[in-house]
Amino acid sequence: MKTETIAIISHSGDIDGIASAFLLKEAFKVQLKNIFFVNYGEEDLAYVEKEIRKLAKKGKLSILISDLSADGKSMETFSKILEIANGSGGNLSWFDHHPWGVDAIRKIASRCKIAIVGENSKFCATEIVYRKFFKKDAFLDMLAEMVHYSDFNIRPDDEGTRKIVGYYALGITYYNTASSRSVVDSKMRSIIATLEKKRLYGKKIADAARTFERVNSDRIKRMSRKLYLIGSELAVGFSTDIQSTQACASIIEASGRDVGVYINIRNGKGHIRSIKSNTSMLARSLGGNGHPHASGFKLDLKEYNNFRSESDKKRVVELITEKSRKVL
Ligand SMILES: [Mn+2]
Repeated sequence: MKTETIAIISHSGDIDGIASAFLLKEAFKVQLKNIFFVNYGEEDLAYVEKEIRKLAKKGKLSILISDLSADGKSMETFSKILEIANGSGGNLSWFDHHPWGVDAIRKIASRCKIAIVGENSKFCATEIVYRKFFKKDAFLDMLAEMVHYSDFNIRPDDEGTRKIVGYYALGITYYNTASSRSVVDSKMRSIIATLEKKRLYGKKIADAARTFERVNSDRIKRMSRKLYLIGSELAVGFSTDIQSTQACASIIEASGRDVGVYINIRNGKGHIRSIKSNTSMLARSLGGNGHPHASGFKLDLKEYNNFRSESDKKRVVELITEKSRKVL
């Protein structure tokens, strides 16, 4: 008989990706080494496709995906991953709360064994997986609540929860600055190992957050000095790695605009946050995806010359100006 392997692919960007992967690992008894964390960039997608191909060579492979959308540019890779799982005699299941277009539903979700996907204003991926596969549990209640605050960007009343949400926001941003995908995976897996011990956080993530805190706030200050204003609604800022929600909130605050767009010049990732406007369509028009008040997209680093010069940044601002006129 062929050996059967189960792999998990989840979102590397925040605690929802990691906690939902932890729950899937527990529910399906997945080995830590078969859990992969990615974001939507081409490099990440190429990396995970390669890892999945390796696993499929061993025999039947079933794949669980959480906290990622198959919309937009990532659809091609996820279609291949679906074929790999089906071709090996296994299957694909998907748990997500981001918006899914009809194309992604038709091409991918409809061919999954289980698919709980599409915009969900009540539950993040961790809560979806918790409700689907677990009985009520005191530790998981605490975990799901903390992740909900983090993912829906709600400030917890309780100071302890606020502290933990902060550790993960900064610590995970810092972990994602690692130069190789396998290092990012090992960092994220170490968070899972902490959750396995029924601890909401460990010393490592708290230390990572403290290490990164100073750098993060210095970069926010520097970025906020030079913002690019678009119309009366939007402002754009450029910097290397800053915690994305904090970066956008600072842009909104410093500019007095409703929509803050932060471009990470290290990887070309764009993050959009808004107070009132629905930014989903803007993200989509830029090849990305997301919720009404929290969305993102990815720019090609080469096309914009790594945002080195002022004219490269201006071209990005022009692109966002053009798209935002149509959809905001
Ligand atoms: Mn999420």
